[in-house]
Amino acid sequence: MSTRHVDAVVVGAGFAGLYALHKLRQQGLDVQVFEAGSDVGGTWFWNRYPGARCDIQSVFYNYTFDDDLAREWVWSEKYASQPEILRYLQHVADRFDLRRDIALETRVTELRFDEDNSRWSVRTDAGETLEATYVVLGVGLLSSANMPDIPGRDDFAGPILHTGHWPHEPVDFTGKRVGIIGTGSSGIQTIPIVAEQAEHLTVFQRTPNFSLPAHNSAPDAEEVAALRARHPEVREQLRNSSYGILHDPPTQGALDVSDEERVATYASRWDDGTLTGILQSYNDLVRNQASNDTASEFVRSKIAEMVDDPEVAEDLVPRGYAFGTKRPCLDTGYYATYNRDNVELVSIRRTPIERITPSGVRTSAGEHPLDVLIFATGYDAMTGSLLAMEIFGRDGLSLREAWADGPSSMLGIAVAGFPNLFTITGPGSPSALSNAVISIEQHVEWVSDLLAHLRSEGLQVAEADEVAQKEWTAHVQAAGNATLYPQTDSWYMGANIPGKPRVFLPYIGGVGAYRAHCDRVADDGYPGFALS
Ligand code: N01
Repeated sequence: MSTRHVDAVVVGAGFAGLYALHKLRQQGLDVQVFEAGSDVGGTWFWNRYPGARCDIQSVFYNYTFDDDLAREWVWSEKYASQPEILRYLQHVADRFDLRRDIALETRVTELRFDEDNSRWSVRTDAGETLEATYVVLGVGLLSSANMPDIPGRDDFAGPILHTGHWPHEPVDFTGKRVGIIGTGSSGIQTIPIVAEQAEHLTVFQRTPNFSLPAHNSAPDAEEVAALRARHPEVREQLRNSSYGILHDPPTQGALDVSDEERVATYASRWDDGTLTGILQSYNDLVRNQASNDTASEFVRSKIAEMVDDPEVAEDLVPRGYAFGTKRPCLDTGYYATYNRDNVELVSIRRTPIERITPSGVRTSAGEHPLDVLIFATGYDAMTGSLLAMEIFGRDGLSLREAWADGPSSMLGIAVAGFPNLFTITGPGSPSALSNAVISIEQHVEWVSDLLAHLRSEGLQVAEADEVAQKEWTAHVQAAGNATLYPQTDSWYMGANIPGKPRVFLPYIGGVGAYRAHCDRVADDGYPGFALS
């Protein structure tokens, strides 16, 4: 039987994969999408844990490419919940008739470049092998779940859940003793909801996080209408901003203003309830420790105010790393949850987990009996989902080998030795330090333009150049090293995964500046890429 050939295979049907399919189809390409889930949605398909919602204002957390789509869709909350975001992505799939080219419940297991015909051989867990000229990887930054290998994990008698792979049927915690490990964004969103249901909730916290109040509410209808009315202009502003959201860029350093003015600014941003508001108050908060201390101290004092028991408050207050360098969280009632009688905080720095037993979790201070255990332990970020596939480029080189010392890429889009393979929001692009939807659109459009260019020139192959890739990767690291981020153990640094190389994974140059750079590369005929 002959092998089916398509122009492009797209892996993943979340924000990235759906738009890649739409865009490449518009060019007349024959596209096949593979998606492991049983529906479209990507991250928003899998992350069904209670309380899951976006923490970028919804009005900016949607596609901008289609004016009608942007004007018609109205979010019901300032920060939309997971079911609503999933409905949006399902709506996009239907509206643009995307589903007919998406194979659901099909995982790509291997990609192998055939140098003889310059095509990718794509193997799936459904047993299919097909050939593609181009491969676009929209597998998500935060989709390969981190399930720490805590001794005794398999002995636990009750259900073990991971926030990133939450069951589809509702989970009822009524009357249950629940334990949760992890206090990142997922844990901080889950904890207040589970606390309301469970008989008892034990939170096992390794590192306290900086979390800010979301002040979630119905969106301001007038503001939304005004933004939608001038959509094309808003789109340009988002695309040329620092983070892919609208804000006034800071012009002063934190120490350039009086203490009173600074605290008033932080307080007003705290009241606004946005993820980046405080961090964007001054232009040196992620670069200058003394400046950062002012913001860190402000947030610490707010946390302490919200928690009744001073000892619990002290355990919840983050210390020893700069605000912002571990991704901050946005919450609804997180700290007040610790004032409930049925909630207990266990600092596993002070009393480490020794093992999971059939009936609970044993720390150095004793046993915590549990019926259900939730892992909110995050992801092998940015590289995990790419390396979960076996990817072999020229000369049989595997991506895992190529990235043994950390990922290197040209613009976070392409990797030398892996021709015609494109990583949407890959390591080395703004990705995790931006509104991912805006970054996804930029990557998809840039790749689509590159393929159009190849075709118009009668060419078939685009490949990152080794030297240009080294320069870009060094630039990404230098930009990161000019900030406080590398001093903190975070998933930005790969530090949450034992044995993962410690490098700064995203590019911190800003969405707008990065876009301008990519546009220049395209305008100049793609220096840094070999086109053949
Ligand atoms: O994961 P995390 P997450 N033993 O890595 C702890 C996005 N997101 O799923 O900090 C004990 O942040 C770990 O402790 P430590 C967002 O970008 C967005 O919460 O490593 N504990 C930490 O407390 C976010 O940043 C939304 O010391 C262990 C927690 O588990 C990213 O996804 C919602 C452990 C993991 O926190 C990841 O968030 C949710 C171990 N062996 C997620 N291993 C929105 O709101 C890890 N931990 C849009």
